[in-house]
Amino acid sequence: MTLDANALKQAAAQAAIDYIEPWLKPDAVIGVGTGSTADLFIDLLCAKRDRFKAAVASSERTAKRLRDGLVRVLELNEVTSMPVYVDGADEINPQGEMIKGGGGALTREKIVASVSERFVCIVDASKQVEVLGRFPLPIEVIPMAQEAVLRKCRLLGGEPAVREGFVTDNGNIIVDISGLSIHNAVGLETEINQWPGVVTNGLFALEKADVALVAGQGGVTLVE
Ligand code: ABF
Repeated sequence: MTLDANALKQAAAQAAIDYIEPWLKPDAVIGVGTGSTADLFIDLLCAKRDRFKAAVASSERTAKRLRDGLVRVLELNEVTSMPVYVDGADEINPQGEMIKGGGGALTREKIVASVSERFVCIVDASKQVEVLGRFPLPIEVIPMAQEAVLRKCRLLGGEPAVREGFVTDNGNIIVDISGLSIHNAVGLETEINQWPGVVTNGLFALEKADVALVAGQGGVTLVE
């Protein structure tokens, strides 16, 4: 039997619940990402709400889903540490470097991930790539910098497009850069983050995944 995309996401979500079991303790705060794979993880996490103290959400959408599942949601500023942050990705390479932000929540995802001790990435095998860049790289941009940032994207050799009708949870726009072949993810993440008006970009390479749980037809593989 061939598993469809949703079944693979479900398998990755279940593997994440099993993986974080040692950290489900009464004082633990769990970091929770955004996206369809993260949604499946949230539903499983909500069933374990009596096992941990609270969660920090990487988006308004995730916060609502957690609250609907009766999980206490804390602001990041109320939290000093989190043992794990669980989130999906749009692409991941063998080094654990990722492109994220297809859902537009990249800045909050990066902030919450930076406070957690361990990034657990949950993906189906279609997200695995040798070289990042087939998925357009999202960057969150303060609106007045839009045209300046588009010009810089073109100088990189990319084809930028403003995401139509989309405003981030922080009130900014998203520019998606197509046509990149990213061989130095740390370098590109660092460079784009220096551009005035860029809030952050969707490369997670300076702080990459510590563990990836990759769901394929043969089961879930743990990549460290
Ligand atoms: C988040 O959700 C994002 O960073 C990424 O864009 C997206 C992946 O979504 P899905 O799990 O729906 O493929 O993790």
